[in-house]
Amino acid sequence: MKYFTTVNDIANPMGLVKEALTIKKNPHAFPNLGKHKTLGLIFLNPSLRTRLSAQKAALNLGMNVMVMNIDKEGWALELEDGAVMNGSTVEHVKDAAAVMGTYCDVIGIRCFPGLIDKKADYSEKILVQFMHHCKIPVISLESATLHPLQSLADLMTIQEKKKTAKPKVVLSWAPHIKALPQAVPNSFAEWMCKADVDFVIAQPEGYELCEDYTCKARIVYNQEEALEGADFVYLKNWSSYKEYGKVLPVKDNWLMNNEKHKLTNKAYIMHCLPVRRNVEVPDELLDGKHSLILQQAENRLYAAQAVLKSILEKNYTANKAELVAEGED
Ligand code: AN0
Ligand code: CP
Repeated sequence: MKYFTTVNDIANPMGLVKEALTIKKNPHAFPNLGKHKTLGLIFLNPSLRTRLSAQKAALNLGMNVMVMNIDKEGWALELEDGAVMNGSTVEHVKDAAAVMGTYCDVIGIRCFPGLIDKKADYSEKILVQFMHHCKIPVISLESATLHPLQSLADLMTIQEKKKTAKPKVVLSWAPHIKALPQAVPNSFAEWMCKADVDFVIAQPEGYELCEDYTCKARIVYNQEEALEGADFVYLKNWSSYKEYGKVLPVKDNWLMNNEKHKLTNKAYIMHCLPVRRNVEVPDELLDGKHSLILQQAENRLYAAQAVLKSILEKNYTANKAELVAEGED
């Protein structure tokens, strides 16, 4: 694995889930795998879980870590090729990425969508430019369209808790006051399509996700119908893909609660966090006995560690290791 940006970068996604669950049993089994290697974490948007779990995963493997909030601490980045940079941008992404590639052995980058220009967001302009110009392995820390580290942790959690061979998993749209990306639901759908689950997406009209990610999913427009017999309910808001980036008016009440939970098969409740309590999901579910939110967040560490381990083992960073070794006496 040189890149971890989509489930399609992984030859065997269920094998990676297994590996991450093995790491969870003994996170300190490979304390020197990343010795003299540096992970650079670049953020264009806020983060709690991704930032801390990736740092800790790298430290567990003996790596050094550098973190940069590039949107606030770096020079204003230009993304257009051939731009005459006489405006507000100060440094071209091709230079910034190339320089970081010389300092790091692996780069992780978080770059949310603007939610205005669908074509620009879905072309993953920033991520693709970093991948092209830094010339080292790149891990998505949530891009404009996908959040694979979250989905890997989610699938680990489902594997740990499932009671039947093929559980019913419902991704249910949840209300929110702001327009949020489609990255988490796109990614969850993409990974569910690789898992042995009965996958249903419950959503209001107009909130259909991009079909590139939802292959096998059954789409149900009535939440209560979708919830029947569910083993896992993943609650998450997203803005419209069709009417790109819009928060569309929704007439039914899509806020999940204990009463609706009775329709399920004692379903586990999932959310990637951060969650706006009592707007997106009520306290009664988040703090209830079926909630998996902390387990999902904990699994983010082992998901990141499995991905880093796989990249380090593939030796994409061998040349840099040789340079470091040459300098040692
Ligand atoms: C982001 C999102 O919905 O994509 C990050 C989730 C991990 N959430 C918010 O912006 C609140
Ligand atoms: N779930 C998740 O990615 O959380 P952060 O945005 O806090 O990293």
